[in-house]
Amino acid sequence: MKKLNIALIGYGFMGRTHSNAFRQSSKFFDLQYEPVLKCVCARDAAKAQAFADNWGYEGIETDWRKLIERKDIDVIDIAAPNNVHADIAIAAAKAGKMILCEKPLSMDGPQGKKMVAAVEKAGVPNSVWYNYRRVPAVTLAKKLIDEGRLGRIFHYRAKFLQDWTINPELPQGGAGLWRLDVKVAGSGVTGDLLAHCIDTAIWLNGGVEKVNAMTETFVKERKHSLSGKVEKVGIDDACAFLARFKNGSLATFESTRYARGHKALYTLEINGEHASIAWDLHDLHRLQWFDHKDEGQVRGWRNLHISDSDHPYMKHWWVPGLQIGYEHTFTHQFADFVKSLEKNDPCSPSFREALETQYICDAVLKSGKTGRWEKVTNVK
Ligand code: SOE
Repeated sequence: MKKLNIALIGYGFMGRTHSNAFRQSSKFFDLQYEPVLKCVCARDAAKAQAFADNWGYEGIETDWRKLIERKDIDVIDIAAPNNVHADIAIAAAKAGKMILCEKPLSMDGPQGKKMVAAVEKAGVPNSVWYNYRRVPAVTLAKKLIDEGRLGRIFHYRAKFLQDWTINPELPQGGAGLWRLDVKVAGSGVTGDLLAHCIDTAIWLNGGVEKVNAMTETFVKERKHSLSGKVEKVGIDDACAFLARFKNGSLATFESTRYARGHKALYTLEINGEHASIAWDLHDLHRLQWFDHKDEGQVRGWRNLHISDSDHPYMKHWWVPGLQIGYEHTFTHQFADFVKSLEKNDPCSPSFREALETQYICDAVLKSGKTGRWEKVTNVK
């Protein structure tokens, strides 16, 4: 097997999901490249070393610029906060590295556009970790839609609900809480959670023409972990928007971190002329399926357990009937990335595809301010 030398930047929650994927991929998928965990990079050397020891990285760096200059690294994996994605990706592309980037691609559309230009100019393989596309039930939904089984699509409905920021004493900024700091995250639930819903939606149902949004920041001021001062909160705590897809279908999207009782409830439903599909992250191995072509007497919602060997990705795991979970979606994405290298194909979602999500987020945030329908910028 050829070696693929990987350097990870950032060691938080996403650093762990990615490292686990690097470790598992070649054990479960038949790949021509063996990932080598070369280096983890973070400013805090002691924490980086502890992470490297736990996951088996060969070494550490504390300066990502030095890391990018290294000749022994093939892939730069960006799992650091959103505000550094662009600088790292653009420098890595110039250095000829392959790039994996955690979602969202960028702070906003114009910044994402520069990242797309950089990777395309350098001709380096690139992909963004929108992992929910690779839940087998969601991948199967894509297949059923592409086979035309739903017919014309009328409605798309998605929600991503959490409740972890209700406490007004929770500070903003710093490790673990940078998602509340607009200067680091770019936005709140729109870029963090709705970006997932949007990525899945445009993959399943095509492009979005325009949006009309309502956003709210329920807690207006929070202490900043780094400055120690009470500062204005700049993120959207909740966002709901209407969308009109280019195929004429109507959509509703909702996300909040104030839905008491919900930890990570991502749900979607699609209603077509012949059939409907529903999926729920809390029951991620199930796909709800209603087919109007079924015989009337026994027609109804079918509850499919996506765990058989003819379901997407499943033959690589256990015996039929045994399910997999959240972490496997990252392993699937990395295995697909390696396979794309073998075939010299792009790995979806590429930076260019992820830019479309950024433009939709921009239009949503703009509409949240103007109260008007906003058109989505086309990715050229
Ligand atoms: C936020 O709590 C978060 O961890 C997101 O950043 C992830 O992208 C999402 O998959 C789960 O929730």
